[in-house]
Amino acid sequence: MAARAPAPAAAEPRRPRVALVIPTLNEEEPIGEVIRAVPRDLVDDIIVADSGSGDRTVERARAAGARVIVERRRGYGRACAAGAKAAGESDIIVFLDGDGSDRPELVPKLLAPILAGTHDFVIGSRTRGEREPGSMNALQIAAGYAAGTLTRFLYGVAYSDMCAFRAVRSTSLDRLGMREMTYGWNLEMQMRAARAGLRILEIPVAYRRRLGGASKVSGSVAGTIKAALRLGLTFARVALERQPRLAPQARDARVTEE
Ligand SMILES: Nc1nc2c(ncn2[C@@H]2O[C@H](COP(=O)(O)OP(=O)(O)OP(=O)(O)O)[C@@H](O)[C@H]2O)c(=O)[nH]1
Ligand SMILES: [Mg+2]
Repeated sequence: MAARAPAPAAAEPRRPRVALVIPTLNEEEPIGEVIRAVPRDLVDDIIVADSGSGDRTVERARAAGARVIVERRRGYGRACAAGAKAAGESDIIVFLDGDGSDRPELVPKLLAPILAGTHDFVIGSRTRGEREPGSMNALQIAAGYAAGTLTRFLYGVAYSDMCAFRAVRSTSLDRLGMREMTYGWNLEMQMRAARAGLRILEIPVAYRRRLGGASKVSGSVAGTIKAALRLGLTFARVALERQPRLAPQARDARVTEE
């Protein structure tokens, strides 16, 4: 009798594809170092979403191994949205700033709960993490807690920060229907994630001063006022918008802390 052919080996489960999106506007000094610090064994695609920087940001980002997309219309949220779109079929999207304040070496820590299947949205908390002196001003810290108190009141989810460094399942992000094109993008995502009942985890992350270049937001009075106004408008718009009845799991949403 002919020997039976061995059964074909079961297909190895595919590792989820991870894209990292970095919004940039004139970050030629820090961008190379940021990209080189990204753990490439876990991140498949590094996307720099640039708003038409006038310096050598794009050139340096490419030289460091990133894919660059240029969306000339200004706007932090617009750049993040364009980056997420460019991530295509990726399963998980991580966002971090391009000024070197966030720590790319912590990407695995943010990814782990999503890869383990326990969470959909993992957000860094700088206020609960180790901060280099001068990396966050009192207003930023207070704004993070204030926003967290309001989202807790509205949706039962208490964040302690509006940290840009975050990871989200792509399918979850698609469901949120993000619209904000400005600095309100981060807050909008937090509010919508809480309202949608995503499984949310907040993890303390280390944060440092920007590695070079100029601040666009918190470093100037004008930038701070503009961002504060944007945050207020974003909060009001999202909180007041008509929404379908919440799914039962959304009403039970709680941020878990690590
Ligand atoms: N594509 C794009 N990126 C932007 C825009 N505005 C800011 N950024 C980027 O978004 C990130 C956060 O901006 P920052 O200037 O660092 O703001 P901040 O963290 O409040 O200020 P610092 O205290 O100086 O770090 C940086 O990577 C910027 O280059 C924009 O209009 N378009
Ligand atoms: Mg910054």
